Amino acid sequence: MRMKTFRAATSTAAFAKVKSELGDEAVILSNKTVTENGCKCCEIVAAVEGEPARPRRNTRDGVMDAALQDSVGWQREWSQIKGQIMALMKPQMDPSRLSPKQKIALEYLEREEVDERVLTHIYCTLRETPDCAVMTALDPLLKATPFKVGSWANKFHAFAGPGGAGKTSSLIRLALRIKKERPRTRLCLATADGGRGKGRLVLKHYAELGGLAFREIITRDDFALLHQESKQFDMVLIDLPGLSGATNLEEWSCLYGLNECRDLSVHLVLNPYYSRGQFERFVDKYKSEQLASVIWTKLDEACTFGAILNMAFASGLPVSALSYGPGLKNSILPASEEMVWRLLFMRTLPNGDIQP
Ligand SMILES: Nc1nc2c(ncn2[C@@H]2O[C@H](COP(=O)(O)OP(=O)(O)O)[C@@H](O)[C@H]2O)c(=O)[nH]1
Ligand SMILES: [Mg+2]
Repeated sequence: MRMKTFRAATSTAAFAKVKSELGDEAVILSNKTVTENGCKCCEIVAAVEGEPARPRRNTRDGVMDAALQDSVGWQREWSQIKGQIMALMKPQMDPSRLSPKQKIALEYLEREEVDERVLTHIYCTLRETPDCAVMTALDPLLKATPFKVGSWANKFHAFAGPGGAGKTSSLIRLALRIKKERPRTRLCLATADGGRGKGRLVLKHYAELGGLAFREIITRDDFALLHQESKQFDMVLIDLPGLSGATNLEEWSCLYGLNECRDLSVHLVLNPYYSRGQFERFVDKYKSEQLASVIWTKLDEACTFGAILNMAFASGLPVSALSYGPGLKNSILPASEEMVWRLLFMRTLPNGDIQP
């Protein structure tokens, strides 16, 4: 048996080291938070029987075996097939069967890059009921649950999403908003985003400035501790790291014990201008039973907003907040359905500015 100790700034980084050096078969003997040079970090002791089995990627057959085991290719192919089925269906959408108002609404949505799946669904609803008001067909497709005290039963709120999407900024802005509107709310800001990253410092800074509690989550022990002491808080907002490579949210949550928390909602932070392939990847990467809403950021940098409706249709998740500027002040609002429809039909940002 080979045994080895690994240290890294976070559990994710330490587990990545274990995986790359000892392979998937490694057994974890211990996993705790330790202090190294005055900084907290994660220490894992892992062991493996004999030599770790590594995929043979250095021969032609090895590469082929590895490629065939990889399911990503199949997923991609399936999404292409779905796209082709939709392309075949589109000519069947006969606009002359719609009223002029219904037709204009569909044209607007198409201009905003609402995808064929959603357009076909709307078309079918409108065709089935000829006098159907456009909003009657659209209403069921989009729900908003505003990110504010009272809207959410859960105490813990984790902000997930790709790096740079706006997780840390949204968390701070929403926390400051809540603090301003309801000064007595006992808020705690927690970071699980890297032991030494910039986001962590920014969060700490604003927590201190706003007189809010601040905690760091480096291993599952830290989260367990935060959970134990959470009685003293009304709301705990957790900044998650952008997950790189093959790591997905479910794996990450298991690693830190967040998956066991019944009192936790995850909010996915996204920008409307990611590509379609990227959205499909994110839906897969961030799927989780705890996923509760989508926060849309960088609306001020987008030129179409169809992605908001596409995502609502594909995931069934409500929109909880809309962010429309780089600054920390006056740049985010808890979402309402009306705000989203204004974006889609009038390109009006939540603050009233019109996007060109
Ligand atoms: N223009 C614009 N910039 C934003 C918005 N939200 C965040 N940003 C900027 O995007 C960058 C990345 O944000 P950050 O919160 O650090 O992303 P994270 O990596 O997901 O935590 C920062 O420079 C933010 O100021 C927004 O709504 N509009
Ligand atoms: Mg961040």
